[in-house]
Amino acid sequence: MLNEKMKNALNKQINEEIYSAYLYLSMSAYFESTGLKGFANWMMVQYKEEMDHAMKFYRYLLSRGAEVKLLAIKEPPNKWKSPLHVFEETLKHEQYITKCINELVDIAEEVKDRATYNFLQWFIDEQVEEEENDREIIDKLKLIEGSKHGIFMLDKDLGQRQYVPETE
Ligand code: OFO
Repeated sequence: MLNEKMKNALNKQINEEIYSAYLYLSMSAYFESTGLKGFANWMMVQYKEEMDHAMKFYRYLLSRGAEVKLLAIKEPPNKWKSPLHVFEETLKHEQYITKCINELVDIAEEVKDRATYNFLQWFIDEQVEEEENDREIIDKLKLIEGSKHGIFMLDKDLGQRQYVPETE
């Protein structure tokens, strides 16, 4: 049986992951509306990956015989000042998600839930990668600041990103 505090925290994380998906979908729409289809593609892939993260928690809860309780998803913003602003907000959001995952690990340790502790290790590694990806794009955007040609080239580059479904 999954500990009650652990179960509630994992259910809350489904909500955090779906909110992440919602936020990135909104960012994808914003980029598409400004003509940056490559940036829009990158965010669309991110949206799909976040839904996979949510489903990992969803399936894990069910595999432990625990109740899945879906909570209300808050409304994400839909306007940003620039591509750099979008990615600065993305990094901030991922740092918040890293904090959420770390708190889940703390609870797993507190209630001595080894299985959940192990399950969460994938997310620990994933967060390192997510923050790194955002920082790399922020660095590039800072380098090319003000250059339309630079944005065009980066847009082409981000248009190459492909969604690879998570194997569960
Ligand atoms: Fe962006 O890693 Fe999940 O939320």
